[in-house]
Amino acid sequence: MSTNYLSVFPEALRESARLVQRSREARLSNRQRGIRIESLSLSDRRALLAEAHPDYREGGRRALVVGTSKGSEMPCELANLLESWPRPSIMRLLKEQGDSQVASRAGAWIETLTPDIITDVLVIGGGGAGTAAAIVAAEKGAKVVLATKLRHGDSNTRMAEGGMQVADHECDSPAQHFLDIMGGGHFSSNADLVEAMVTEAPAILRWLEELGMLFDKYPTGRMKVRHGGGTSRKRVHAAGDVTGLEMMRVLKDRMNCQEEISVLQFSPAVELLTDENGRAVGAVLEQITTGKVIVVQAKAVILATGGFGRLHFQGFPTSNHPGATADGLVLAYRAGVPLRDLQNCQYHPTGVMFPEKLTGLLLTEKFRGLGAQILNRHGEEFVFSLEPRDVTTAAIIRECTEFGNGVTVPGGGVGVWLDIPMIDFIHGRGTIEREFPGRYKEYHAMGLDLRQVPLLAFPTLHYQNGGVVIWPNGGTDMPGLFAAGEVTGGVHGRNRLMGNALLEIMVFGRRAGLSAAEFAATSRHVQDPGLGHLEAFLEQLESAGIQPGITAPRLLPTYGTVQPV
Ligand code: MEZ
Repeated sequence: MSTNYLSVFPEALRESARLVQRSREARLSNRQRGIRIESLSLSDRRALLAEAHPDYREGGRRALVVGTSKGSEMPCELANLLESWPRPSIMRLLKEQGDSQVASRAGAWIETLTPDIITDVLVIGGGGAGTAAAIVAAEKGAKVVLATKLRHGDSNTRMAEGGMQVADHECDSPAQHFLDIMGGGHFSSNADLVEAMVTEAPAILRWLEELGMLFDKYPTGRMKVRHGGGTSRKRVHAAGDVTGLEMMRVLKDRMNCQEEISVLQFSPAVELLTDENGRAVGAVLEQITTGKVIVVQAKAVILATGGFGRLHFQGFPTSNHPGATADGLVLAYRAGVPLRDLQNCQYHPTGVMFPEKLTGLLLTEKFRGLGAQILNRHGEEFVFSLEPRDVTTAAIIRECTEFGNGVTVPGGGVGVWLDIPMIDFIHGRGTIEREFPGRYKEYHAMGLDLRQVPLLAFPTLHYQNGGVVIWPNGGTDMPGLFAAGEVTGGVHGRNRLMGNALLEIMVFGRRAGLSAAEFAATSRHVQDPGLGHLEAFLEQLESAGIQPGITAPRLLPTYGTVQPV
């Protein structure tokens, strides 16, 4: 690293960046001799998490006081949304279609609504899980409406960089994959869901290849596989550093060939519809551009609304797309569907800290999978870079806040170095450009040559480990309601390993699509779609003394966007 390359850094960062350069040779030599920081024991991991992980901060979380998962702990910001009142559009709808005299009382929210659209399957969410579900449901003969909050494809799927885990190489097996997930999730995952996912993974890989997805391969055609944090075998398959974008490309291409699917963009769901038997029979959508309400009646509903990063728990930045505001959790919870594992959130260890305009966006774990190390301001390695994410996150936070070994950036934030240039030293020149084409070009345009300079990182809110309780077929406790992807809980338990989100959305997106289509084909004609489920929930809110004030779903973060009407 010459002084020339370092000149892009503000003066305050340069001296520490030089220390990274100086320690590199010794670190490379250690690596060649197999000397590395050991992975922590389970008890040390537990102690570190309790000491420094944001999940354990005092005042950060609280228990729900109403609903089917009453007593479950979760971040306060999320609990407040789950225990909130419906959006004004729902009130307006009831006034128009129902009895305006009684619409404001909880006991009167049971009017039958007249549908604007009638379909077999309604998919809520246009990311990877929703699109995979729609494709399969339509293949099974269902008429499908896919409603998405922003444009089709705007989702965390598209933001996913580093890859998808599939145990398809000789030295690996689905059983090994299973064990890694169970251990990484602190043995709290639903084993049936995990088994379904790991055994179906090789078929998913083949399906995506058939759709045209371009995975990284050797000239022989053999797939390249890499380590992720907490993997006992190399099994992360990637498409450069744009794996999710590439996945979304082929899914959208496939879906565009299916005439049975209609897409409603900028049309988030703001409430589920239920019938008098408590079955899900559609949803109310609210067009984000006009505020217009659309009532969609369906024989089966698939919830695939993604995660919650844009709620910025404890003020953390996020790697998530702007629509990640926990809408699906709100809808499902009001309808009486239980939730799980929301007490532990995933903070990706290496969100960007410098350059500051990219704060919170990902520095993919694939960098560490290929050898980039995490270093403190003295250029010292203080944690094995491929610990499970929650452990690495806690170690970085402790190093910066407790030990004072972070690097302070001009805006006041603190971070640690991710020594990306190590990768070319280990694997040969050209590796960084070839393996990280997206980030290489992006940073190059800002004057930062990733082959030469380390970047500063700090944990960023990345993933919703838990969510709606589902069964292996994608069903939920509510008849007619299916769910897939980040909105669900159970696969990852209390901590997800890298590369299992893209796999999960494919496996359970497809399963939910199939199950919903079968349910729709065998179910009777839908009658009386309404909002009866709100009655019980709002009564509980009133009894708990929670007055109308906060309304949800929120739909968009409150900054940098025009709020929906
Ligand atoms: O699974 C993920 O979250 C992932 C692959 C992220 C990344 O670091 O690229």
